[in-house]
Amino acid sequence: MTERILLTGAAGGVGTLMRPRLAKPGRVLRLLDIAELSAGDSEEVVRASVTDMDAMERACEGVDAVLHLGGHSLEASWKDILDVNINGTYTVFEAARRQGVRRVIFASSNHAVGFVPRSAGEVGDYAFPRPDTNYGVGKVAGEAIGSHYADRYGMDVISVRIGSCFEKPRDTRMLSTWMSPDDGARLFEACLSTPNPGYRVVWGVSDNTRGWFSLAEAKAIGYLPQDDSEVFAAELIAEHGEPRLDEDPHRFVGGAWCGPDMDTAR
Ligand code: 15L
Repeated sequence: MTERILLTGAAGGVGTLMRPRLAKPGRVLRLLDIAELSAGDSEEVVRASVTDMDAMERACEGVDAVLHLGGHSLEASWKDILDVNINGTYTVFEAARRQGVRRVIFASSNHAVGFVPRSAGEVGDYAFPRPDTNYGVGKVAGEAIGSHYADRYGMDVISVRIGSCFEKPRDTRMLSTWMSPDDGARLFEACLSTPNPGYRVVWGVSDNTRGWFSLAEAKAIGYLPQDDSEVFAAELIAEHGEPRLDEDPHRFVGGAWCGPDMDTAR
């Protein structure tokens, strides 16, 4: 039987990295984005916004699971976060429920807990929200929507608090927050296949030597990370210097996102 996975935000950064890695025999990826995409083998394309309930319901038809990556991936105005990231995430969950989709994986972010001080030690899987931006608030709201749909409607929902998912870490902070694309795919596969998870929050990071985040809950659902940012450490430290955890931008989990440049109210 063919498995069909709906990927929202398929044209975005994480979507582009995951698309080839989540392809496998017996699986169709239904790629949804507002940007134009063309379908490859075992792919379907839907051009639509996550805020359009009718389109989302059609996109969820016949789908086994949704991987919700869509929305703004950087800080944006409150209006845009409210519309696309918060209302859009509600729309994705509600459309999935109406179409009988049993599992939704939500791409949350470290910015949901960005104001956790680095001095606090390892950041737990269920660390209480301390968002650093409108974007972070939107991720907290998305986690809450997922928790609500899991408890009320019995859906399986996993919120993945992604660190930094890029081909390579781009600065010394990412030595701690990096999730390699291959580990990202391993984690999303675990999220898709673990039996009856109910509602979970897991960290989306590689097994980094300088890691800050618990991997306990991710490992509990079957994630076996294989990458470590340490292979990039010498090069990045030579370029940017050793990170000082008592100085900006390293004092908080969210890094520079906690600084004044990200204050959209000013
Ligand atoms: C995120 O949530 C962003 O989407 C991404 O662009 C990175 O900035 C990442 O967090 C990060 O904290 O490195």
